[in-house]
Amino acid sequence: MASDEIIRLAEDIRSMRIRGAAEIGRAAASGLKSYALGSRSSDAPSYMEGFDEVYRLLMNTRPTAVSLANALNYIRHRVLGAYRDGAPTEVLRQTTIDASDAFLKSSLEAVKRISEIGSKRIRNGDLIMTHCNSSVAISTLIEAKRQGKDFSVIATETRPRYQGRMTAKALSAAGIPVTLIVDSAARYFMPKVDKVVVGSDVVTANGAVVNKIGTSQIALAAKEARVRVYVCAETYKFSPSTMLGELVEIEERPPTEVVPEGEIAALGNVKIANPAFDITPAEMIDAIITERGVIPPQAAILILMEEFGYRIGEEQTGRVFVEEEER
Ligand code: RUB
Repeated sequence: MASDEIIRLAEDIRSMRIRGAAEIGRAAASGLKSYALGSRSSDAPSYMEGFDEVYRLLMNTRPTAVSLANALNYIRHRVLGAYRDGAPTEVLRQTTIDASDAFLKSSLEAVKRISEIGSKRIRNGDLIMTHCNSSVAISTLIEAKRQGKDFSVIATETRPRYQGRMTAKALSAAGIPVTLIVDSAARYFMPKVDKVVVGSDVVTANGAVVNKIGTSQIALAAKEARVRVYVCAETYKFSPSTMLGELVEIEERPPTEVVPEGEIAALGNVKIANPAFDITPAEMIDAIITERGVIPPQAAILILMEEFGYRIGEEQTGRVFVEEEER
């Protein structure tokens, strides 16, 4: 059974108290670790039963960010391997803890490496536009500032949850001049912008990037104005299931995020749609900055093949494959 602590963690992800793809992935990994630390199971099958319950609880918190599935599957793949080899509960517990720690460590290292690589793309005098609140994009900009580069940023407010305010605050606190704009002003400012730098929730096999709703409009405006678009994405944001043609589910969030509960009725018979993410095709992205280096978006498939070991007929580690797998 999932502990109160794990149920709270799942609720924090669902309600976006914990948010942003990287943070969601790390939170999911820490959830499985917390299961391992708290589990009282004395036999391996009951440990695995509880493990899978927590795995499913966390997996179903938010549908889009593949970092969540990749973090959970990274750990489950190792624990399941040990279980199949006949490992006793104590070994399963330790495998869970070690895999979770390894994911957390490599995730933080990836952010650091992307910041080092990405900061090289920022030049003195640049005006950078960013959207939403990507910890990896922010960390890249802060690293450039730390190197003494003199540039400024336009942050979109990012309706309906206003994550752009957090971005503006963080960049400003790091001494970077920031202007906060409404989302619909992105094209108006684009001709003055030198680069767009955003994060990613998912990179698909064909090099498309799924990120906060509005990202594709910004990329379109950037393409029109011949402004380069860089996406900062750790390799655990790459989606293995898209290699086999799976589509990325776009999360639809509650209408009350757009119009407050008490004001909806006054609108009359109006339907409110609130998709949280959109898809920017590879053609609108100049480069994806990963911890493995800078790649053209069309090379996403190579990263996926290397990271997830895709070979025809072999076991997969992506969300769909693991869910279908028999224990
Ligand atoms: C956050 C969002 C971010 C990516 C990347 O959406 O779209 O740009 O998740 O963030 P939400 P990071 O607020 O709905 O979670 O670089 O921190 O992983």
